[in-house]
Amino acid sequence: MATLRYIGKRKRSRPSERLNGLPANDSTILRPAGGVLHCLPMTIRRALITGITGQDGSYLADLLLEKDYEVHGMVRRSSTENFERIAHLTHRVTLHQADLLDQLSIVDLLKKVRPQEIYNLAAQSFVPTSWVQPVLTGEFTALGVTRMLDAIRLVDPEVRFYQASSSEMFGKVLETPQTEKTPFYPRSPYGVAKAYGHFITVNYRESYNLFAASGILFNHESPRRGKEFVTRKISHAVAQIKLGLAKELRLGNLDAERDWGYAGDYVRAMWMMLQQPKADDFVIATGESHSVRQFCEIAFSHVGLDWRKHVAVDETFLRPAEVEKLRGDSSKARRVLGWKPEASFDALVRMMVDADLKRCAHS
Ligand code: NAP
Ligand code: F7E
Repeated sequence: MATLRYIGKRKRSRPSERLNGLPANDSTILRPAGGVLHCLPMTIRRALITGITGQDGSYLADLLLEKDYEVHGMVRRSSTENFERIAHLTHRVTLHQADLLDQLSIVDLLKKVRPQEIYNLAAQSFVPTSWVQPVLTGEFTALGVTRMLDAIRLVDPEVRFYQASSSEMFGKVLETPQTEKTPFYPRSPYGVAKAYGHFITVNYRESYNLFAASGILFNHESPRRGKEFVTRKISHAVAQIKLGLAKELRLGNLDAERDWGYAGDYVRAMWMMLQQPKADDFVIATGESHSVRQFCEIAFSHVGLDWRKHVAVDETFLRPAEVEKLRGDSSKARRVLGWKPEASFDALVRMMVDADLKRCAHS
């Protein structure tokens, strides 16, 4: 294989001609050692995803690859690799070790990859764990955002940055439905950490003129959701019970209501936010809310079972402070981004149960 050597670049275009910090029609000229000139189009966009091994990271990587991005993922070191969600695309993405807790590792990573877009999805994302490890949750989920923003400021202030903010910031809601203007009242250390992450993103946008967007996403689920979250806990249990592998499902608050959407639809919104002329904040939600009980009803009845015969309430799953009901108003995203969700609530529940049935039957 020929070794390519960088020999020059066309004149830098004016900012108005630039796309995501890249000249719209520029090309980097590379010459194979002693060979013919090749022009590689510089319109190939390079994105870095933190949290690429998570639910959203894996769907976002799928989407960006479809759009011909060069995709890089940040993964933290662990004694065993946990690449299940990205197993189908590890040959198409480049993974780099770094950690949200380690400033230098983030700076080095940005210098090495030089992405035009960064999607900051890494976080301690399970709400109950945030009461058990509140300080660590703050380190990852709150200060991790500042570490990333400072690295951007240092390495390349033209980077477009997406912060994964959350409807958990609304907590004990002050109005319904919740919009970008609804004040926050978080109810868990996780929600508090996300509120910090949101405001530091807004602050760096205003202080340093960074392109830093905050997506306030309501719950979004999929067959790739972690099994500790209630939707996947239910779909997995339904599959197990249907196949005779389990008898009972123990849950906490059945009355809690969430505005549940499909993760595949929500990562589309993340990408759209970074293609705008200016960075902003957007609520991403379906506008419908359903209870945990309703989720159970649909999931069990999809396989011909009566949920009341299998679900037991277990107080150990109740939270010290609960978010009772969330419902988002995503009018701004629909108007400005042209985004709308495609999957209905019923279709989402059925998709998750079907996927778990298939997985459990195979294993
Ligand atoms: P997830 O499945 O729990 O994934 C979290 C990711 O963060 C994993 O890849 C995890 O890596 C990584 N991570 C955690 N700590 C890290 C650290 N110190 N350094 C580097 N990586 C670290 O979460 P998700 O559902 O995809 O959510 C993505 C983001 O959106 C999160 O920030 C979440 O808080 C936020 N959010 C989610 C929802 C939702 O409904 N899904 C709604 C609003 C906001 P490991 O594989 O090593 O654990
Ligand atoms: O709980 C109730 C529970 O853990 C949903 C994260 O992605 O979305 C997620 O946070 C509701 C709560 O998600 C069980 O009390 C009842 O009211 O699936 P969950 P979450 O806490 O809403 C937001 C937007 C994020 O940002 C987070 O990262 O369901 N519930 N029984 C239960 N929840 C769980 N986990 N387990 C139960 O047995």
